[in-house]
Amino acid sequence: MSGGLYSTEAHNLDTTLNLKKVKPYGDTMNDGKTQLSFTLPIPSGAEAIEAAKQLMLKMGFENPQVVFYKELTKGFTFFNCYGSCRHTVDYSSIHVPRVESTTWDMQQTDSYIKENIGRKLVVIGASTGTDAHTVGIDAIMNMKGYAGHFGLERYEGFDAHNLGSQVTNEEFIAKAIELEANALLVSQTVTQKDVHIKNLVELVELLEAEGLRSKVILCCGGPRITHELAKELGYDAGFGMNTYADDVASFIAQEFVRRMNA
Ligand code: B12
Repeated sequence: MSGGLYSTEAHNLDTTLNLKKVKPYGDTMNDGKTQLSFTLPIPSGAEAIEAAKQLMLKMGFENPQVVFYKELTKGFTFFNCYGSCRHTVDYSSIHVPRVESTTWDMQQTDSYIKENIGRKLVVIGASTGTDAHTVGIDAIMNMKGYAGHFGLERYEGFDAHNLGSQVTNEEFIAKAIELEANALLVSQTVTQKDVHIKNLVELVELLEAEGLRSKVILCCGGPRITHELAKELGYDAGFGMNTYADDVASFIAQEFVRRMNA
């Protein structure tokens, strides 16, 4: 096979960490060791394993290994593989846009709202569109919170309403109008076929049509959401994995006061 399935390059590693040339780490610096999994639409067997290895070589991995495979259903084989990545990235040149607010704990945010706003902020949240995942929005909103961080329902500074899942954008907006919401929190977990993009954009368009967009603080969140994506779609902030209520609560309070003083 051209390219060589078994390169010896990995055995002669420069083990110095170079932030301009970062690659995956397995057990030796710069060994590039990577685990990946994928499914090929072919029956399982020796040819399937060889196909998976050849594909990994084309992806830029050296020493491809299939460590597990299983025919999921007739004609579809799932693989778990290891390989050594030959590519590197310049970590020192990376700058990722992030939410510009200082994360406070619940007491700090509550005191800030009391002193600077003097009333509760109304927040509504939901997992919108066809999305049935509630655990993310519950983590942010529910009284008991998540991983030791209380949710917005626990805050004195917020009147928080969790509408649950599969809430249409129209229902969401109707509730925002009824409650005179100051901040809207949208959770999106399913991203297959970019359904989240379509749904998030539709909400912005409907809010604009109602003349509401500039009157509310609009945030979205979910495991595949980044602040950069959220801004691109017309949101004020986006929150991804490992977010707690503290992050979004601080942002809402600080953004509300910023707008009040603008
Ligand atoms: C539990 C679960 C379910 C449960 C949901 C139960 C419930 N009541 O929520 C059930 C079984 C119902 C389910 C169904 C489906 N699921 Co599901 N599910 C999961 C699972 C295992 C965990 C998700 C979860 O609860 N995470 C824990 C929470 C706390 O994390 P989080 O959501 O990321 O939230 C955090 C942050 O993202 C952020 N956040 C989230 N939202 C918001 C919002 C705001 C405003 C803010 C500030 C922050 C924020 O804060 C949270 C705390 O840090 C994941 C796989 C996985 N391990 O992640 C798949 C997963 C999400 N499901 C998936 C799929 C495909 C489905 C189905 C479509 C399957 C099907 N074909 O039927 C259906 C959904 C149907 C539908 N109409 O939506 C895929 C999604 C793939 C994709 N990217 O599109 C996943 C990734 C599984 C997979 N690997 O394929 N699922």
